[in-house]
Amino acid sequence: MRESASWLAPGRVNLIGEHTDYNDGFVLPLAIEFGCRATVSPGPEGMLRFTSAQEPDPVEVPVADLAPGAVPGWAAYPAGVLWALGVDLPGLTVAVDSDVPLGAGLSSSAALTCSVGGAANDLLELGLSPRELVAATRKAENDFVGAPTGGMDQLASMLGEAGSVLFCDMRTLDVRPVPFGLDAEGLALLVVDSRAPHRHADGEYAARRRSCEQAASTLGLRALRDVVDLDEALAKLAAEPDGEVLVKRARHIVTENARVTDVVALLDAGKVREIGPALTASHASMRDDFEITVPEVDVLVEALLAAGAYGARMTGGGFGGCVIALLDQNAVDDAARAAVAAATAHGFATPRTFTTSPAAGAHSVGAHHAG
Ligand code: GAF
Repeated sequence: MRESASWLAPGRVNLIGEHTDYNDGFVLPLAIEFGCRATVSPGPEGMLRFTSAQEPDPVEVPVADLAPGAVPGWAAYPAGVLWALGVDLPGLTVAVDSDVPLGAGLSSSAALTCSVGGAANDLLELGLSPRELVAATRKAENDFVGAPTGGMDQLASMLGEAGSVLFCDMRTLDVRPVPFGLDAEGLALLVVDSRAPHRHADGEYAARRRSCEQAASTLGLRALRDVVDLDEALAKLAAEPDGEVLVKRARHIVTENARVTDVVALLDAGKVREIGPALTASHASMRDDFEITVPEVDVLVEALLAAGAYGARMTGGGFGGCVIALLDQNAVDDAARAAVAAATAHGFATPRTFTTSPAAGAHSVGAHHAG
């Protein structure tokens, strides 16, 4: 066996297509420059040892005890991906170091699982393809950690490409890179981390998912992706006892899927600035229909639009997290200042701002061989 294998896997920003993934819909994420580096090496007999540069204490788990629910805290993610590989494991040491901001909705967890999955695949010489690794990292998050997420983040982290957003059909898992050349257009994608505390994010995420499934089942459909006539579907949902909520949730999903395909068509036509209104409409839909935004991010969106953004929206699962804005490069500094000033004026936490552009997906950053 090799002495060690190391992988780097990025976090992600989703350009548009929020909560559509678990509705078999469309998403358009990009891998970002922040990532997690994982090194996996042989460890003490029968023992899995996890260390993180961001955590004070190592976590040790006997291989024999590896099962859903057995590993608490952050180590559940790397432990889960080892479990999801589905092979007899030797003792292993897993060391991770991540600069993806935590709790910001930038998928630090996908960066963690994808880097560990890739490194373990190399060290153990399993020969799994990137898509098989996506499946393992998703299984880790869904079945081991117990988070009912929809798979976009792992796909983005594993398959991201520099210079492109990834148009993903979450039913077929077909992925097409769509060029998103910001520099050539004099454009920038500004990310503003609201630093708002996540409020009940896990429970609310699961509730949104349940409502969408209930709406699809009421309509006799496999998923909300299959709605053909929106008005007819909404009329049917409105007649249900909790019709008002079902109408809003379904309207967000169906219109959001349409916005993703509209944005892809504009990007394919080289009309990058023209995607702005769809981004802003996505935010309004998340705020008013899906009800996953918080005042901290709504204020940032308003401030960024007032500062000249072509479009702005929250990105990620919601209930806090980051806002993205498409801007002319020469407007970025003023817009970032305006966003910080607006948050401060409302007594909110001081946001952190940075620009990003599509970065490479997960990849090996080295293997060391014995002797
Ligand atoms: C989180 C989830 F992990 C994704 O699967 C996706 O549903 C996203 O929220 C919302 O679009 O990041």
